[in-house]
Amino acid sequence: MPVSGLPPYDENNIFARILRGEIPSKRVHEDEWAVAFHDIAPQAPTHVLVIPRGAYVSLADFATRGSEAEVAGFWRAVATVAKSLGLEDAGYRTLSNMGRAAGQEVPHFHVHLFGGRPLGPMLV
Ligand code: IU
Repeated sequence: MPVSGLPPYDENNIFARILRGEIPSKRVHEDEWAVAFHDIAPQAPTHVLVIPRGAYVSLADFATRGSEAEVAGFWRAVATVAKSLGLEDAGYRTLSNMGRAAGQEVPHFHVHLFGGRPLGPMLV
């Protein structure tokens, strides 16, 4: 069992299927490195998920195996999405659950992007 309690990458996980367009999503951004779409159960007025195009289970996996170009391109996309959604002036929050114990449910690395209201102090 991997350290994080996550299974090896599964090409049929829900986000892999969203990436391939097999399952519909409300996309707000796509580029060479990343795709972003609205979360189906939003926790804030704006709640978007940003995922890399590559097959990575988690942040730890992405940081270990992702190329410099992928990592840079992905994080630039996160900030680009936030700006394009008009979140930059008021501020926004990014979050990534890494592993089962942290609450990661979908085993394709993703960053949550929250905004659209005052977010208050971070609760963990
Ligand atoms: P987590 O960090 O793995 O716990 O977050 C998974 C998120 O994916 C969670 O906020 C779900 O609402 C969201 N989600 C989705 O947007 N579309 C889906 O088909 C499924 C989960 I399954």
